[in-house]
Amino acid sequence: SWILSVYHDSFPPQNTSLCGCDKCLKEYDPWFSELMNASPEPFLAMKSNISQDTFTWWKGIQFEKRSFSYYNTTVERIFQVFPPSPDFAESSPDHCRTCAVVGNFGNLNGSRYGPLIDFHDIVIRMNHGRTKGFEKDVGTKTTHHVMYPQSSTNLDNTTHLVLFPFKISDLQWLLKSLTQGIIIQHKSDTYTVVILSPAFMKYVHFVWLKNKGHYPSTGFLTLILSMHMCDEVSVFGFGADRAGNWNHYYEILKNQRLRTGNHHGNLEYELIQELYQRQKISFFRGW
Ligand SMILES: *[C@@H]1O[C@H](CO)[C@@H](O)[C@H](O)[C@H]1NC(C)=O
Ligand SMILES: *[C@@H]1O[C@H](CO)[C@@H](O)[C@H](O)[C@H]1NC(C)=O
Ligand SMILES: *[C@@H]1O[C@H](CO)[C@@H](O)[C@H](O)[C@H]1NC(C)=O
Ligand SMILES: *[C@@H]1O[C@H](CO)[C@@H](O)[C@H](O)[C@H]1NC(C)=O
Ligand SMILES: CC(=O)N[C@H]1CO[C@H](CO)[C@@H](O)[C@@H]1O
Repeated sequence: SWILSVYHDSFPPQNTSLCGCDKCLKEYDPWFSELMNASPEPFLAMKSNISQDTFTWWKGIQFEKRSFSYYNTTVERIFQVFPPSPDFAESSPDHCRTCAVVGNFGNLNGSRYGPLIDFHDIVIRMNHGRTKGFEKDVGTKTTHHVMYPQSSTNLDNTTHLVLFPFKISDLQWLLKSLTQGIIIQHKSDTYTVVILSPAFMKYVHFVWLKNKGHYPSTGFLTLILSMHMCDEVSVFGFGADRAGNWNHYYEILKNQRLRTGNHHGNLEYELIQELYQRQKISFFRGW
């Protein structure tokens, strides 16, 4: 500690550091800071409520027919079953929160990124992304798994479920799964569930994608979300493989043209490249 205090005396802290990493995501950049500052709270919490505007937009993404008050009641019931989302650690000069966002694309096949991915504090996977049998390329750690009912997989008790609800029945599915212990074996671990707010989806759609496409893809939403959770973000498994195919690393897709569906894949990819060029994220191509 003597050495430490001498060190501090000779090099007084600059106090400009926003986080403990070499480079912090929140460092000012006019384009980026404007986009980030427009964000609402990413996760639903007991008291966070969405506006009529947000509900109306959200209702349109998967043609929800039921009313705002039905939505309200469902959300209330969820928070009767499990406690509100835990707050994520704020950025502070004392620590460096690192995120790996792991997409499912074929460019991970043969990448040997496993150890590099596992080295991050937070490892976010999505949908059918799996590690068993692919450890060398994708790693073994999953702290957060993003899913919606149609893409759900069983999680172990060290993984947070991050539900992306695209309609009211997705929220009802969560209620049912939690009470029946389907997706998470240990009922007492219900605090490990967080729900993306419709307000965050709308923010990504309007602020980042300028209202293009039907609604943002799960991958893009996850990437923007990770920038709210971490000081440093590394992106893996986004984009085509070496041959220009859009397979998953764990399966060859029969219909390659289905790849972006309702989403504006090109615009999302351009924004990811822009984030990379501005050194806001690290982007690992896989070759
Ligand atoms: C240094 O940062 C801390 C918190 O980050 C702040 O409370 C304090 O006022 C800052 N000190 C100076 C001299 O700017
Ligand atoms: C739903 O809840 C929000 C927030 O509590 C409230 O502002 C809104 O009026 C409610 N809407 C309906 C139709 O119950
Ligand atoms: C998590 O699951 C493992 C194996 O299934 C079990 O041994 C361990 O006790 C569980 N941990 C908690 C906190 O429930
Ligand atoms: C992964 O790469 C190997 C070797 O190139 C190849 O044989 C296999 O088909 C690939 N898997 C997928 C799902 O593309
Ligand atoms: C956290 C939050 O968004 N609270 C809002 C809930 O709704 C009321 C009225 O609709 C607003 O006044 C709050 O700001």
